[in-house]
Amino acid sequence: MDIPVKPVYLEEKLEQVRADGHLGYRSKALPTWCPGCGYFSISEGVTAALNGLGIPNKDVVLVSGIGCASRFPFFLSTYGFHTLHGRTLPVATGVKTANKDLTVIAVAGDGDAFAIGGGHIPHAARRNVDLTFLLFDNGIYGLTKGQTSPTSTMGFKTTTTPFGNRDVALNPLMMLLSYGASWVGQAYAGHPGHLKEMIARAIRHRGFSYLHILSPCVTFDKTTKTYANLDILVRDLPEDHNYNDLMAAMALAADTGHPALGLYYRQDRMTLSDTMDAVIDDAQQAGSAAA
Ligand SMILES: Cc1ncc(C[n+]2csc(CCOP(=O)(O)OP(=O)(O)O)c2C)c(N)n1
Ligand code: SF4
Ligand SMILES: [Mg+2]
Repeated sequence: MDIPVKPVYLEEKLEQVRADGHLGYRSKALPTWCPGCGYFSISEGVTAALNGLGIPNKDVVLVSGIGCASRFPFFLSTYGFHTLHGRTLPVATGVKTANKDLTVIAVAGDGDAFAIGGGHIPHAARRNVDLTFLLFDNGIYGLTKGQTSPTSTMGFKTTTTPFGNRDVALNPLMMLLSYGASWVGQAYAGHPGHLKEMIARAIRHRGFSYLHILSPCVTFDKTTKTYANLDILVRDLPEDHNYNDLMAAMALAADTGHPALGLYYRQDRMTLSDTMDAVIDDAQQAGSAAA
């Protein structure tokens, strides 16, 4: 039996991509990431999510620290801030505090966020700064050519651990849940459709949203967090998971052997800007009462 085959022409495909509109969020700078890096999928997800949500380029600020992940602001035609190693969140908090109408997206690699920058995360989370924190987790320092990071798998042989990594990896999802983040989810660069959807949900959340993105470093990790391994390990969150249940979210986050993708936890509460407005009101009322 002849099976009809519909050829896909590059020109036709390009037309579809152009018509969609999300290329309007890309800058003229072509990404410098290695071919196959999971970060391409994240970049595609962010531009598609912004396009889908109809947020104008001028209202978006992308803040990053240092690392391959932190090159991201160069590749988008939004406002951007390439800051210091580990300082993504303090700067992003300042941007949002100065102008709460902006959509602020902070991005960081696992090393940038959880090694040198680890002290900033609990405070941005507990204060519920209304921004989206996208964590690009490849379990390695990519930019500096492959040293172990706080999320590296035990036993992983890298340039700094030639006999295998002996340190227990951090569990970022459990950390963020216990820090008081009001939206916590996980996605995977190898599932781009779901990733795009999760980025859009994270941006829509009013409050501190943390999206942990598993993303292979194809150049410096050939053995652990590869597409081949993650494709087998990842699973969907159970259908009956209640994202209002913090303890259920914690239990799922503890199962690192089979990373579950989806929304772990969500809570609606006052943001840092709401709190600051309330403090101003209190101070004004106290001032009027004293006058
Ligand atoms: C103060 C300081 N210390 C160390 C470095 C070196 N350095 C640059 S990027 C990086 C780690 C990047 O790893 P990660 O955040 O996981 O990003 P990736 O490159 O994997 O995307 C380090 C240690 C630096 N630039 N500044
Ligand atoms: S070194 Fe790794 S993380 Fe950096 S761009 Fe290349 S594949 Fe991506
Ligand atoms: Mg990394």
